[in-house]
Amino acid sequence: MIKLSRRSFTAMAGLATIGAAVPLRYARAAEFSFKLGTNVPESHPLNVYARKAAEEITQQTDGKFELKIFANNQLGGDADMFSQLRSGALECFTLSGVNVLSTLIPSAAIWGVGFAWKDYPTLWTALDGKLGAHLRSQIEKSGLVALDKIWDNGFRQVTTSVRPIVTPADFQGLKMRVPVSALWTSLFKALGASPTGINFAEVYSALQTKVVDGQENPPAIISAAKLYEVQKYCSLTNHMWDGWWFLINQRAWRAVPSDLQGTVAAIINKNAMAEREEIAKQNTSLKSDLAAKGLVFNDVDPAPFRETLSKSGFYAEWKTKFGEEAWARLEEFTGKLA
Ligand code: X2X
Repeated sequence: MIKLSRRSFTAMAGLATIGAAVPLRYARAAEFSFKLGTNVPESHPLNVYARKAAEEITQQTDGKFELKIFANNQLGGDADMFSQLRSGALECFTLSGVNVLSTLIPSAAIWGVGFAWKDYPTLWTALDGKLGAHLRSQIEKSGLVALDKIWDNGFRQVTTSVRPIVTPADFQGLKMRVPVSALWTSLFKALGASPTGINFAEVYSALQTKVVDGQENPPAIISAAKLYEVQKYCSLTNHMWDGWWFLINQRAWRAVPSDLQGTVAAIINKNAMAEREEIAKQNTSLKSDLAAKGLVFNDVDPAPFRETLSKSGFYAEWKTKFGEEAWARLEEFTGKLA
């Protein structure tokens, strides 16, 4: 520790106030400054662990590489951030495979097929293994970098302001917000609901003003976005799983020397694993928390919902859309779906 005279200490304290976000040690400008856009509120584990990653990156690269986080759709909705990522205006973006990414890479949506996954171990085996590697190679062909570890959004549950979902009949005529995506819309139409594609940034107000009756998201999002304030029931349908790819603009990434790339990617991937653990914890712990805030929970038997989907031709339709080969890659892990 350098001993400071009172005068230089005062001068430095002044500097620290001006650049309050930058720790003094790293007061010089970073050589690489990447922005990360996310679509969920600050307190969500995605942002909590992205911030931890950013701190570790600053420390381990001695301030050379800086990751600045813009959470909660500050930079626009998913479609806006995706086009910024592709143009290079935004260097990093955490994006669902099932919504806008699938407009560029149709097979990216495949992990979101309704009632496909038995449990988390099967899912992570597939996504940290062969299925994830295949999807990543598709993404990279389209000119984006996708880091190895997918961040967990979670198994999705239905919330509504009008009634709990117990059987598929409860979906009849229900106005549901879904993310802007063909697969999501098709799933909820097949279940009998009336889905509308809305960006997450507008979900709270769409529920509050009753533009829609319900939405579906994992407990961590229901909690972080305070959706319990405008919803009454939470039905544990587990109808779909979704996660976030950590995407990077290829041109920006290629400008980074490979040893620095290695350090940054390893830190981000490590924090993705920690985020998965936190989400797993919250899946259990948040239930009583949200119940205390007034949300009424019910368990759901998935069998009749799966049957409704089969009968409506949902699986057959998406098998054709994704193609035999991609479908076989999914069924290798989920078992026969159609
Ligand atoms: O838009 C949503 O519901 C969200 C936040 O879960 C996604 O990223 C798909």
